[in-house]
Amino acid sequence: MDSSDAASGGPAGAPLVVVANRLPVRCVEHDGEMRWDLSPGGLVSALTPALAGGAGMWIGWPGDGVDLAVPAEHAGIELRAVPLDDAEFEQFYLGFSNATLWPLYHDAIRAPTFHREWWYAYMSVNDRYARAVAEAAAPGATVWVHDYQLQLVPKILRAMRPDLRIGFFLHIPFPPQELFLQLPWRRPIIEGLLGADLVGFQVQGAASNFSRVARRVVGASGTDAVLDFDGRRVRVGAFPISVDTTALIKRASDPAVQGRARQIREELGSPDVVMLGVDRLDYTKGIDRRLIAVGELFAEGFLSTSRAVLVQIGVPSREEDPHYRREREHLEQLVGEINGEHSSVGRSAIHYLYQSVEVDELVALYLAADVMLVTPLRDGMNLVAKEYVACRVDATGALVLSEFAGAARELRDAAILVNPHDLDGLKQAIRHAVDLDPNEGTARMRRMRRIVRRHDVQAWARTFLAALHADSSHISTTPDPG
Ligand code: GDG
Repeated sequence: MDSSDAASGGPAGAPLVVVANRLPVRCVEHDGEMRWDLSPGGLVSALTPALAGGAGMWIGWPGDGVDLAVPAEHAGIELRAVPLDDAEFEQFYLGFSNATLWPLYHDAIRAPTFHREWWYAYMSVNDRYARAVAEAAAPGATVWVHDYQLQLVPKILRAMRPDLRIGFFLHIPFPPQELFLQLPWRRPIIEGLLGADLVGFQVQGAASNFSRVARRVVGASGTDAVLDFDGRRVRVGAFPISVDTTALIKRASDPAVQGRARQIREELGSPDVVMLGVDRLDYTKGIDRRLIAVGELFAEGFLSTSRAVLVQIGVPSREEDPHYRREREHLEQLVGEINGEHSSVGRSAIHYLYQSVEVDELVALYLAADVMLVTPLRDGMNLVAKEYVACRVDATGALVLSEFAGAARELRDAAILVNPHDLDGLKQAIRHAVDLDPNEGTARMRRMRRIVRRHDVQAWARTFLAALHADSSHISTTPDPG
């Protein structure tokens, strides 16, 4: 296939098109030269087999400030870039996507900002993505649209290409109607999503919130699983995303990675207990709750630096947004206070890194940690929780998990569940995890490992695509234990 064919999905177009805000590649420096690499992460590895070998195309934005031209193909996946100019980056991406929808969909933990200019940019960028798909997709192709940045794409695309089968998956929560109804553009958003044949969410609660809002806002009829709207049938369901368990187990079993995990413990002063938090630095992740709880446990003497340490990775994220800058300042002040009061020379209570780490280093950290703290105030799923479980190949370790993370639906019987707003409850959960009886810990970890082995990200992608192709009279989603 030459590059002009590749750029249009081949002469006949692509039979499977994934469209997401970002392309699955990132521009990285190797020996002083910039080049494209596959982005790490479950979504990319889940979809690569289905898309590779000329069968599929991925459409998305290459990222901010990238000068290198996007190749027509990488690792067997056809790529098509949707460019954003500076004003669109501000208004569509930082504005409507991340300062209107993100906080609104996460229970309005921060007040969402409503700006008409941002909405206009959201409409025009969604239109551009939909056009790119319409040009690239083969007759009767399957299109899988991802996430909150692209909620208008299904409807626009259906109007241009009624022959396509369109699925949509939302990676973040869908809020209860009391919150969603605040959105001045609630009707076009719901109509946009209802352009799909199948609308998927992380958990059943989100699917039910959406169906309820669709009945109320646009007068769709039907149940939480099947809606009739505008003369068409739209299926709705829960498809909890997961991790690439096999790949993580392979990395976690690598002697070099295990050696690095031992080295990390030594570098931390060989404490009895290593606690770990890994998050994008985002106000939804409840990082301050866990710092406050850990700080109080140090103050009360339950934890001491000769016994325990917390490693907190905060991956830089959306640094242009003032909410994120304030969150960073807030966290760094907390870390400074706790370390100032409880550390001694050569021994810190908290090791805080405002940086991202390589995947092998991340897996070594998971292996080095006795207790994983995942305490979001609201989270669609939270892959960190599942990655920790997948990496614990010797079935040790304890997971403290917020009940407001989607992952709690599947892991609630074996994780130590917490309400992160309840600081005393959170402290009690951390104490429980630190003092967990080893036999009980192993039994819990084995139960969680069975879940992430049975339901990995490949199973998630297969289940979604099978449901998208299934007869519209029945739908088989992943069973949601709740
Ligand atoms: C959204 C939803 C949903 C983190 N630090 C490093 C690093 N990571 C990787 C983790 C994990 C991913 O980033 C974060 O995924 P999460 O699920 O925890 O959170 P969001 O970024 O908010 O993702 C979420 C997800 O979409 C998928 O549907 O679960 O609810 O909010 O994979 O490992 N990776 C590397 N270095 C780091 O320092 N290499």
